[in-house]
Amino acid sequence: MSKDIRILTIQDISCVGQCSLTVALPILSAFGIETGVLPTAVLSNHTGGYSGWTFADLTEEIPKIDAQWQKEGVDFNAFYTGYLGSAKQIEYIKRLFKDVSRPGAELIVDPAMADNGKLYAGFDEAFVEDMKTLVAQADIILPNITEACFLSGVEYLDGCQTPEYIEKIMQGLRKIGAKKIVLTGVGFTADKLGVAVNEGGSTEYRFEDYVDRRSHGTGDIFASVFTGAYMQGDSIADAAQFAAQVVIESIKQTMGDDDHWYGVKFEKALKMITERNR
Ligand code: PXL
Repeated sequence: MSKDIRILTIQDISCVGQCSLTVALPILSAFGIETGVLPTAVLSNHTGGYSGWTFADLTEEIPKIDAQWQKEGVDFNAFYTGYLGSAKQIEYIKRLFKDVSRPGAELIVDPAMADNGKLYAGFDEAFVEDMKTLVAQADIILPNITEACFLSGVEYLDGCQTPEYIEKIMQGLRKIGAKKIVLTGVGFTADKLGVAVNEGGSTEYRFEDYVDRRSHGTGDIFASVFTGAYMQGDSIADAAQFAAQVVIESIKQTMGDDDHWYGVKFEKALKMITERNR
């Protein structure tokens, strides 16, 4: 077994639109981390703002790939999941995690299924119930506020939150079995936005200056940078803060370009990652 770490990321290929695998792979590569990919579906483009999309479901490829990797002795130090193609994939991913993990392998789950108070097109409450079972197995989860509300059963509130509200969400997530929680999109005042990190004890907050642009794909940039920094040895809170900083720089690089509504120019922020490599 190679001494170098190897990560597997499991999420869709949106052929254009700067999200999921087209974001995760370049970001993890910029960290210098070997990354395998398991595409959950192939879409012409993401589902957030385009008028339509093609969708090729790759669910039944997963057990075949799992069996083949076992035959070849392929294994991974960490599994980072994002947007899934079907609820059935959750069972396949749990099996894959058992089958091709290195000792001590970690499961990092971004329950990518909702934003701005709503589930993405194609997801329903039944999927949320299945996602809860993956959350319960994960070492770390990376929900945004909307996803955390769906998972915890806490009502979604638009705008600024309070520490009491965030604690209620944390407790609700803990009740369904979440262990280490990185909650994104947290803000108590209009001028700051950040993350809330709970590893079982008290919640730690890391805030950055608020940047006023709602942007698609930022959750995937956050989760990918978080995973890379965490696997390089950062604490969870430090990895989350660095990920937030890369997201902010990506948004800033995109501001003023109204034709670029579908995503953010994360490519221009990659040097933040390559420059910090040890
Ligand atoms: O960024 C999350 C995401 C990933 N993949 C697809 C999506 C979305 C969000 O809408 O549609 C296909």
